[in-house]
Amino acid sequence: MTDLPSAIVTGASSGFGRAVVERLVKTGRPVVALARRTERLTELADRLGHDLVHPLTVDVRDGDAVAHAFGDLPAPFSDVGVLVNNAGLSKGFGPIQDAELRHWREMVDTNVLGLLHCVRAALPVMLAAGRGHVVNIGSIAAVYPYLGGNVYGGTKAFVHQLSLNMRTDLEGSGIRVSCIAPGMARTEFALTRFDGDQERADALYDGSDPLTPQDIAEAVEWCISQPQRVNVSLIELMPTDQPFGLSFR
Ligand code: NDP
Ligand code: 8X3
Repeated sequence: MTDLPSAIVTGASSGFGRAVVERLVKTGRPVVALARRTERLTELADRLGHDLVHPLTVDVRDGDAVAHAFGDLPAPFSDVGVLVNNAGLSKGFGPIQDAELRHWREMVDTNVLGLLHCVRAALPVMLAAGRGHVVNIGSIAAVYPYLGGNVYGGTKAFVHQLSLNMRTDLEGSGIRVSCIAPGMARTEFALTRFDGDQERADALYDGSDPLTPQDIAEAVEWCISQPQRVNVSLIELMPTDQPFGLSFR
């Protein structure tokens, strides 16, 4: 057991978030694993050890629930040094003129407001300690437009710009801010985007070699393990065979 401050990882029940939890725990860091699906989080804590993994069932869209949960963490998880804002989703794949309002609401509520709720709840502990690190998971969709990426790309562009603005506001606080922008990775992301249509989700990756959740976890760990003088502002990583924009050749 080390005396490393804890990390809160949102979206820990699947994909990138789960891989980040697994990776950070290996370094001896206590990790709060946050998502909505309790049984997945319990499985993670059972597997990795409840001394290092604290499962936290919270919907990031509920600002009061986030504030309450972050303010009520037991030791050693209450000494929050790292926040990995990873919970997020994309819904729908049509052009903007055909999009559904409920999909826009879900993406904005989760990717934008949900992330802000977590930032707001985590900063006081970091400010009091005079150190901390917020790692926001953005996307190449924030930078390179593709057909059907419209509002999802917009929410991720918000994450990228917020990361820059946070760093500016937090200058002198000892808190570092990083943004990681992955390209296409095989997780449950496509399944969620296509409303549970597994065949359609699988077809997206046909004949390609997408990023893995472990690739992203490695980038997160690299960011937070740099010396305090180093602020990694942005990492963009894409599959070798993914052109700018979504489609594989
Ligand atoms: P997954 O669908 O595998 O994981 C998404 C995670 O977010 C799940 O753990 C889910 O948990 C959680 N989540 C969703 N909504 C909420 C909510 N309201 N409250 C709490 N947790 C929530 O996808 P990825 O791992 O791929 O996605 C992680 C992040 O990476 C997202 O922000 C995504 O936009 C981004 N990204 C993904 C890429 C990809 O190609 N896969 C590429 C670039 C960026 P639960 O349902 O249990 O709440
Ligand atoms: C998701 C990346 O390329 O699937 O953020 O839109 S992509």
